[in-house]
Amino acid sequence: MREIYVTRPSMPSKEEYYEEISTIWDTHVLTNMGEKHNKLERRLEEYLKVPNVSLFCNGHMALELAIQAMDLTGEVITTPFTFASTTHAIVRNGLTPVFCDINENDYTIDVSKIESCITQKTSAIIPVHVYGNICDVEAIDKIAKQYKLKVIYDAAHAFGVNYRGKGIAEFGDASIFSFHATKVFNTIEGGAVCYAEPQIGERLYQLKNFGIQSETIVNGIGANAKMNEFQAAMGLCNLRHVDGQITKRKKVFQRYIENLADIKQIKVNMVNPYVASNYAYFPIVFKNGNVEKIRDTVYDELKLHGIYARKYFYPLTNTFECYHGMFDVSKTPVALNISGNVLTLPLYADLELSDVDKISCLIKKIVRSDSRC
Ligand code: T4K
Repeated sequence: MREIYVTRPSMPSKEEYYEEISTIWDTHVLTNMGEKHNKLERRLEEYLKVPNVSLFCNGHMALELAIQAMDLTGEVITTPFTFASTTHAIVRNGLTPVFCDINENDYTIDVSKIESCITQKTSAIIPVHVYGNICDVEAIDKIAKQYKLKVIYDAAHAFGVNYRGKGIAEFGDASIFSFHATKVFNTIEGGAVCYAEPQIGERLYQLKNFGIQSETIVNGIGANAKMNEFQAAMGLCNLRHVDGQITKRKKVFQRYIENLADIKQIKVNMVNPYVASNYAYFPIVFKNGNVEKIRDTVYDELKLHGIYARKYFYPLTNTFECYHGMFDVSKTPVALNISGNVLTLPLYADLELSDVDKISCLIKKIVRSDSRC
């Protein structure tokens, strides 16, 4: 049986990658902010329309060290409807996450509930752009200014997304991207911080390189989170093709919409008309509200046909075993409901439309309990 996974990494041709890495054999520079690393930073600044990009070995370290670079303290407002990384990055910095609920339309932070989460100890908001859907950046900006809070967007899912003609990372004090193999744009593993203030760049540079300032001065307690030259080379190649990959993703996304939008038991992910999406993920939410039954039946049934959908994001991060007893999940009821009913369907540039039809047909059969497609 041919297997279909939730995603399949975009890759350049072997020849293109070999050509890109061949100069590494001339220079023997493998890592530590080499030529390809620096070139990719400049190319990404252009592509993302931001003044500054700092590359990292992965998206998680980008977030963890962005938080550190901003010297945040006390409490940070965020959402539990995200990958483990967002919450872990806050906690691993010795900060307390305060979970705000999400909205039912696009699963991003519910801005009407942010102010009720603010206390004397709040230093920042870390909202998450999920699936390629973006947060209400204007409302967040207004609240942050009013309460003098920093904003770091977890934009792991939002590479290349534009909002009203602006790059999504132009909003907030910083945004982090993931360039993991499973993302719209990949550097095998990798990530980046886009930031507004130049002094944050100096801090980030040091923090990802052991806190070293010069050969004899180490004035920060840094980590090692550098992107190496082979990763950067993959990024340089993939960046040449990313627009074409997004166009192909859009076709898959639209085919799912055509196939599934009129199924009354399912809510599909619609794109905000002011957003140029990257079509990163295709989540569907089962509407019966009867907890996890239909979602799990569909997940299991697809698996029997070799189709591996994923329950992104289930469980919620505020219910993880490692946080047992620390958070009150009843404070995020919308996130709890969506998490129990969401299924992320396979979506990648080279997914055949006939496969989209097959997946859609199987889902329809299950939710309608009959053989029609
Ligand atoms: N913030 C958010 C909101 C995030 O979603 C993430 C990462 C981060 C921060 C942190 O960024 P990174 O530190 O990862 O850069 C995956 C990814 O590992 C993770 O990057 C991603 N979010 C998360 C949503 O998904 P898994 O454990 O579900 O991935 P995995 O290995 O099961 O892969 C999914 C499918 O993709 C596989 O079934 C097959 C296919 N695949 C995967 C890989 C790795 C391939 O075909 N080739 C591959 O090389 O976490």
